[in-house]
Amino acid sequence: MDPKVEQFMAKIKAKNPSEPEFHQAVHEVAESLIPFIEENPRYKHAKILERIAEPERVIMFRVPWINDKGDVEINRGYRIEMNSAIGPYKGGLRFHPTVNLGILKFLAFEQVLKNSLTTLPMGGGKGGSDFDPKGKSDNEVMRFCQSFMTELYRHIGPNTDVPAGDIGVGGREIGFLFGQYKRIKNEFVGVLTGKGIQWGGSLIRPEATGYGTVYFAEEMLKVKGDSLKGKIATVSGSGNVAQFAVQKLTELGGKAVTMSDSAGSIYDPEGIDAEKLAWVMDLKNIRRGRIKEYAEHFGCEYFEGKRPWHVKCDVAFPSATENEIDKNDAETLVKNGCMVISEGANMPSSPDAIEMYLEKKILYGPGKAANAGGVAVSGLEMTQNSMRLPWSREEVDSRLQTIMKNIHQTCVDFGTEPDGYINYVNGANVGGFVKVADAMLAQGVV
Ligand code: NDP
Ligand code: 2IT
Repeated sequence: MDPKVEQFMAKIKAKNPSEPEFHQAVHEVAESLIPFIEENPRYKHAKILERIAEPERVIMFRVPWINDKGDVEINRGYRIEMNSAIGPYKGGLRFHPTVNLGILKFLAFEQVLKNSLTTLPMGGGKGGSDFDPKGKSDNEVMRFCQSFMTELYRHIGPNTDVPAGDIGVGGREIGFLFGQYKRIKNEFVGVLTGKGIQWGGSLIRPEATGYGTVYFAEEMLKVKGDSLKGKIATVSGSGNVAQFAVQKLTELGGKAVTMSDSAGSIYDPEGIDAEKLAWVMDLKNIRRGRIKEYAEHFGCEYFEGKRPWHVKCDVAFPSATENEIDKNDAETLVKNGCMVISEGANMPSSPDAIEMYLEKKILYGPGKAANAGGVAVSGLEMTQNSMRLPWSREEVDSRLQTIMKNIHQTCVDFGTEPDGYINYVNGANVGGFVKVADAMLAQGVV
């Protein structure tokens, strides 16, 4: 390891103990940025890297609520306000039992660079709770969301901090959160994104992350004179990102053959076509069932407790969660001829998996570039809220496509190596950093 990276990481680890995901995210970025900063000493003298690794503010709070049996339950809520150099804090809320401070700090840190890559004026933040929506009734989810917002409302606002969804937070949760904010503040404002279309939401926001990830893969392939047409794709997850990745992939002539959830994965060699996907959407979004039921319903293979990476594919879209591709999975993917990885999830590949992709020179789109379409359309939702005018599907989708193309170009500009290989990791990290760093320089030591 570069001794400068090692020194920097030693300080990060000492200052942020027991936060392995945060260390992992910062380390990856430091490896790209430290050589760049050495060549650009103005960032070094102003300690920009040290400053962006320290959240501007961390909020932690108690979330008490009453379950359907009448018992009191207590969860912990968080909001990490990471960086506001280029706009209000912006980033999702995650409700999942694994949520802790380190996980949200990694997500908030990634969000700062991702939001910068979109070219829209958004700072970075992330929040959530260790609340588990699985198995809870709608009323329980509502009572939890109301209690969560009863504390969070004082820290957020349309010009301050604008949360959205992430794992476990979709349209239902955003509705309950928005209703409580409006009730407490007596203000109908764009304080959250991912809102329903009748009450300030944007068309294409639900689709945006999955679509964007597929558009990014298409851009990567275009550089090689290739496209997604006829390609076999493995997709993990079966939530918001996975569903719309499968939809766009099919539209562009690819064939998605896997989906998964935390219990296992299905393999459908015939492809998950539009009709089967509609069934999955009903299963996951309405009936809130398990992906295993797909295998029972359509008669295909189900792998209990397994991720889908053993299935032969040309393109992989990890769209479930962090560290879902380890070194062995990466080896299997590469050995089976996979040539593109486009990350719908945040940090789904472990560091040694990434090392393998770069060594084998495959087309690897890291999450902060490849999944930026979601927050980009959140930014467009904020624009429409400010104008008090909605855009059409075509308008938003065309802006999303342009943004994904521009992010790809930024990665090419900052990440092309002397032999022509595009290192999208360096490209995204440096390309996202420059705008934030220059804004911080201009704003002084704050
Ligand atoms: P959802 O809650 O809609 O879906 C999550 C999916 O991933 C579910 O199928 C879930 O299975 C599975 N999953 C979650 N945690 C785990 C785990 N620990 N192990 C195995 N499977 C797991 O979330 P999203 O689709 O919104 O998010 C998926 C990923 O995309 C996350 O990494 C998120 O940070 C990222 N992302 C999301 C964006 C968005 O706009 N929503 C934007 C950019 C990135 P189960 O139901 O069994 O838990
Ligand atoms: O990780 C992400 O970019 C998101 N969960 C979306 C954030 C947002 O504000 O739309």
